[in-house]
Amino acid sequence: MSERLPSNVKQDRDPGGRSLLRLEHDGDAVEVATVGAQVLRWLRQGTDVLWTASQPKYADGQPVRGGVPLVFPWFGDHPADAKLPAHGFARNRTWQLVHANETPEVVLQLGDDDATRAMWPHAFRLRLSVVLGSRLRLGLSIENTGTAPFRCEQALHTYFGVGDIATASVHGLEASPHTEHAAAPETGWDPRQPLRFRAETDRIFQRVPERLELRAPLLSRTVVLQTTGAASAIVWNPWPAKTAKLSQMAADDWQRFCCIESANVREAAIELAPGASHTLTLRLECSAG
Ligand code: TA6
Repeated sequence: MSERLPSNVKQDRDPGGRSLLRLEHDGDAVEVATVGAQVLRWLRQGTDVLWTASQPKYADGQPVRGGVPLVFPWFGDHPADAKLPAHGFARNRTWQLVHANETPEVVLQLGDDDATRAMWPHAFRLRLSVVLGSRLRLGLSIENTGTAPFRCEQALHTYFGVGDIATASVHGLEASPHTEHAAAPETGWDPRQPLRFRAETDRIFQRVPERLELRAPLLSRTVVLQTTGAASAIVWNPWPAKTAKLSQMAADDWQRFCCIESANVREAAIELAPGASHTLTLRLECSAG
């Protein structure tokens, strides 16, 4: 993008010296890295509502563990080739800034190239819109720019700070069918109750409502997640055993975050005909805290 940026959108660098965009509005700010179009932080009056691991690595070609890594075109390990990057390649590629305005909003774009087609033989255009107001609004659109239909998965893999995982809860998924993918999950929990964290949790929910709530009483914080175009949600906390195997994490990091991922995965994967597109939007609203 060649034109000048609005005064409330600034070019900056993250701790690893990578290019980032900082949007500012009424004392709030959001920072978006061009690697992966990854929202790194959402500062509400200086306090980050999102969460970043204790030993973050800000390196080209990989996501920081925290903020909102983007998942596309597959969720989790590649179904047929374990050598391909987990959660697809979108979060590892450098995106281009294609639009900015004084809302403030930025739009970043990623298209296919030889490297992506070698991993996934389709032509596509992704766009991520980030809009900062009293809320934070993300919009991830996928367009099939090729001549054949394709099927893909997507997620906004959002990390939320909760202060103490033992007191956090997720509300709104009580009626949604789910599958558990944790190696050592809690047994005997009541799916009709709000979700609490009592063991490793890696739960995929389908046919989810548009409104979910994360309550973090230790931070006196409630975050409302309002989505459109998201049929799935994944709720994740690795608990100590899996945390020990994860990059960028301190041993006790699991106590301070959970992921609530707004997604279309597995049976809710997106099928796009040539020329068709799909947009997933997530609006985050944070009460005091
Ligand atoms: O969304 C949950 C999950 O699939 C977990 O199983 C865990 O692998 C997590 O994503 C983080 O994945 P990453 O590749 O970012 O370490």
